[in-house]
Amino acid sequence: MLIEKYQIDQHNGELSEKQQNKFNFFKAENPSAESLLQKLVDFQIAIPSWALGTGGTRFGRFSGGGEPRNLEDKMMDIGLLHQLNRSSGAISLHIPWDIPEDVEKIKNLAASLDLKFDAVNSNTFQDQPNQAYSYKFGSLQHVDKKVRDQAIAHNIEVIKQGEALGSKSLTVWLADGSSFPGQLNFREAFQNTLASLKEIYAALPADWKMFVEYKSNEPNFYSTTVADWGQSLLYVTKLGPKAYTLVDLGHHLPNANIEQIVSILLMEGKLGGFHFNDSKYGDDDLTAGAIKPYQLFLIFNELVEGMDANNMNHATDLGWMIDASHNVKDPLEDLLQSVEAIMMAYAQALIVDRKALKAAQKVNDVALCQEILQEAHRTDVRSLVAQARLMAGGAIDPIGLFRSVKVREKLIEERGLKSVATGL
Ligand code: PSV
Ligand code: MN
Ligand code: MN
Repeated sequence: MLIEKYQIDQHNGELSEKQQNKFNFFKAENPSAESLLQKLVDFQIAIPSWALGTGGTRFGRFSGGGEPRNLEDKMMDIGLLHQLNRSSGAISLHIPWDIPEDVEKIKNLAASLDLKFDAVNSNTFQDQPNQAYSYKFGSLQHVDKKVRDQAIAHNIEVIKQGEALGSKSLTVWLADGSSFPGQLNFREAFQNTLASLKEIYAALPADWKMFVEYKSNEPNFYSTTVADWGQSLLYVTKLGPKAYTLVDLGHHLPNANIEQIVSILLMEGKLGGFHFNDSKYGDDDLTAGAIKPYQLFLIFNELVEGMDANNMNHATDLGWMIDASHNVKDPLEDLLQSVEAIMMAYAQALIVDRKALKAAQKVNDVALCQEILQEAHRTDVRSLVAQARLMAGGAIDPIGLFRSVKVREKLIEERGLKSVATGL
């Protein structure tokens, strides 16, 4: 391991007095603090295997060095994140970017790093070498049944790969759509997609879920066949009880009220999970909480309220995944920042005075409703999140430790400056 346990202990030893003071101060103001710690410890966020290297734009890619060369390296990186924050105990694989060659070896490595396999993702948005038919004009929606069959077979293959690893869900994101008016018959595209999804759904093991991810636009810029939550909900409702909608925070038209979408999907029992990231313009895939932390909090506010109303387990009943890309930051530092932002939004949602909010809503005291939410959002929960991390065996200051033990330098030494894995 690049970080030894004694280094974490030593780091925590140095910071513990300061941390205790801060946490004691927090506890004095928030009497429920101790009871929240376990909830935070239990909350795990899956890291996408495609986010560990430096991402690119269509204008260029500037590698920072020491990037993972293969699936094992990617898992080692996630193991490292999990060692530091104890909240990144799962990996989400993209097939065929991450085909496990030796399943037993990969499973053993995951167990040794304390990692679980979260949703597996299929990929019918790129052509692979030696593929019989092209996805240039779509995959599950395609006008040619042979193309659809190829895409269906790929998804079923991904389920098999996931089953071998112990994954329990499949995420389907489709680039399908059209770039110009007239290119596509919308109804036929929908019906073809639904029929294809039905065949994939039929191959799901009994205890699996299927997540249908929507996206307003890109790579197609006129229409997208699963463009919004309404269309996704239509598909998953028609598919059956194992199908759910997946919300990627960057996949909405500007100013969409994502927290309201989340609330309604939860109410309908059709919210499957998340791809966390942040954005200013579109599918920017920026660090979670970097641009709109209040929105992230409002989403968690709906999640906590809705999940409690439905007696759901916060940690296990939805899929929590990051889907981000890093062009100018160290991907590992960026992921630590994302996880921290998600944990903070969750912690702030946990401290909302729900009784008071309900009472204020009942008498239409709008200003008080706003005060209650902002009170929670303006609370500095960093010491609470750090205390949970400490309790779980992580580092009080993950990025500080990452830097002081020179993890990136060691990775560059081990893997070289120009190491690149398959993926985006
Ligand atoms: C598409 O923009 C997306 O959000 C989907 O989740 C893909 O699987 C992922 O990004 C990687 O391309
Ligand atoms: Mn996504
Ligand atoms: Mn995306």
